[in-house]
Amino acid sequence: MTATYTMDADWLSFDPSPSKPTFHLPAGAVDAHCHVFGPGSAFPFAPERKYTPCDASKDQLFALRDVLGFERNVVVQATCHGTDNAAMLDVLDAANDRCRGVAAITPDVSVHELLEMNERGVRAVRFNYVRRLVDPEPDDYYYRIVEKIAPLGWHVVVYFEAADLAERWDFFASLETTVVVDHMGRPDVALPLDGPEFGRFLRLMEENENVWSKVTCPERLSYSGPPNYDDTVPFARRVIERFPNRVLWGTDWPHPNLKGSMPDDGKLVDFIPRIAQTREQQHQLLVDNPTRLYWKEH
Ligand code: 0GY
Repeated sequence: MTATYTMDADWLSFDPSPSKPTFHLPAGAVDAHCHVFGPGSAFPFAPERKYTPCDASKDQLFALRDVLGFERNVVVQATCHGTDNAAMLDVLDAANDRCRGVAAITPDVSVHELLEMNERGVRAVRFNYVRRLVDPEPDDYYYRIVEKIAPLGWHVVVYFEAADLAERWDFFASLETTVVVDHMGRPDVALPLDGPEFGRFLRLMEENENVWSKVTCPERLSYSGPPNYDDTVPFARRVIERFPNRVLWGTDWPHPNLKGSMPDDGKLVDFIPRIAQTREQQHQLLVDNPTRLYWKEH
């Protein structure tokens, strides 16, 4: 029987006709943070999910990639699919080496399953600590996963809110794989750029050369709002200026759980030169860094 789903009553769907950006992405640019949702009829959502989204298919993702001018994508397993990575893997299979994947797995995953995912293009796992999305586990649970994925050369993507960093610091700092932090660790951009909260995050990157950051999601962090997201700009600039060879950028399409308004993805791309102000920074952010991390063999 085919599953049917009703998206959450307050769910905001992605912009169906994003504008063509005026900022021309460099050749080889990678959208290093996006997701697919289902479609639910083909790839059922997880029973334990904390939201039910609209469908957002691989064909819609590929169409967006082409409109915006990206060459490649990194598809991050969305929590609405739990640890069933089938929808994400289906994107990788269809993408002809133009997609890599970030999976969600449990410690009892078999080596055979990991090798198969590796073959299809998975290069990382995501540990999510955001309580409105998942119920986080103790460190030991994640260590058991790291033990299994490290031999494959995979890395770890972590998603947490700024207030949780102190509690998880020792764990993050103990990891020997590359660690990519989603959305700059979700700073409260109403707090000072030079204050203790963002300072702690910068220190994590400073003291641990294996920690990278996505300078993504102004639309999630901003109080001043679209299209300029002015209040987020100094935070992203600071990370890019300090750590230009450890930053990644992505659209976050189809933008799960946004409240208020949905961004035009073309305008999000136009925002990039505000945070990466030189050609060199843009090239590192959009091409060199993601290619080095996800397409090592190229
Ligand atoms: C994001 C952010 C969110 C959701 C997820 O996997 C997810 O469900 O990542 C969010 O709601 O903040 O990075 O896409």
